[in-house]
Amino acid sequence: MDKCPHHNCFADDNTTCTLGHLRLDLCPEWKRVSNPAVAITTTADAMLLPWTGLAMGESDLNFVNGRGKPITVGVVGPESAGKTTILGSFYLLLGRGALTNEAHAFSNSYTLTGWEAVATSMRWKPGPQPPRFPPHTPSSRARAPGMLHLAFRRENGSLRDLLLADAPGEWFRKWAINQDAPEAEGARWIARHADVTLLIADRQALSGPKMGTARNDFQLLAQRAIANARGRPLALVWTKGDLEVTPAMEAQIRRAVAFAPTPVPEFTVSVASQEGVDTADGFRRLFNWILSTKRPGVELPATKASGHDPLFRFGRR
Ligand SMILES: Nc1nc2c(ncn2[C@@H]2O[C@H](COP(=O)(O)OP(=O)(O)OP(=O)(O)O)[C@@H](O)[C@H]2O)c(=O)[nH]1
Ligand SMILES: [Mg+2]
Repeated sequence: MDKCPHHNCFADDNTTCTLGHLRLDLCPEWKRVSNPAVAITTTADAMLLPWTGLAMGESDLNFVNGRGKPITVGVVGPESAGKTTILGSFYLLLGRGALTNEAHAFSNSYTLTGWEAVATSMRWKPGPQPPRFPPHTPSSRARAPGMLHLAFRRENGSLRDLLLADAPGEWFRKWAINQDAPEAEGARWIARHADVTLLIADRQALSGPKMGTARNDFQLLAQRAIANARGRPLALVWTKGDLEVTPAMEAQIRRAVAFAPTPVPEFTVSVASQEGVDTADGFRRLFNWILSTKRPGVELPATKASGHDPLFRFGRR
């Protein structure tokens, strides 16, 4: 397939046109692929907004990074573990004003179309069709995961940006087996950039006919995720909380995260209604924890010695 000549555009990878054109054939940069002599002219279709509303790729992040480094949240887990369902549930609760309180009031999002793509099937709509789960996240040739953006205004008026990375489980399976696997580039990206990691334990897989394999896979992935988090906040998130898992299996999963250098909080979420349980509660608790996390700052101890290069004293962050 043709490669877009724009140095910052990966539209050939099925990601968004960096100039914001929904139709590639109307993008002046893309037109140069078929006719390199064509001069770049703006056409009537040119979009004035520098973003499309779709999930962001790595090179779109400048919009958000420009006003302060956002908190990047990586959702790490195997295929069909319920990762996208968590993100869709956050968005649906946000739409009802039921995700956060006044301490973090919703401010804006650059990726509303991307959020809609995740959550639209989960909505109750008039008609005979009940809500469905979001579609499987495809592992296309994209280099980095699709990032969904949300910004919240705190009581002191400052903004807090969040980027939630929705990646396919296949990437993590390959990454758990081989950290350097070429197909695991997206998983490595998340491991490198995530300020907060949600490590997913799928109760369906951990109670199903292949529970032994699911447990081994979890142990491997947990080891990899904890090593890469290097002390950054990480939570154990049980998905499909409506399903029973034996206490022995629960204990083994907890043991797999017990060696983390910082305490690992635990959350349980489920979209299936259960007697006496408010389904939204688990998602709210998890989201509040994400909002409460802080990025560790670099502390520069006072020193009298001069002439030391900080790079060698504090390393690269
Ligand atoms: N019982 C139950 N099933 C759930 C729940 N959440 C998700 N599921 C099931 O899990 C399936 C996968 O959910 P997804 O959110 O697409 O999983 P994913 O981790 O994003 O999967 P990939 O995109 O393939 O990596 C859904 O199609 C549902 O069948 C839940 O709360 N309870
Ligand atoms: Mg998914």
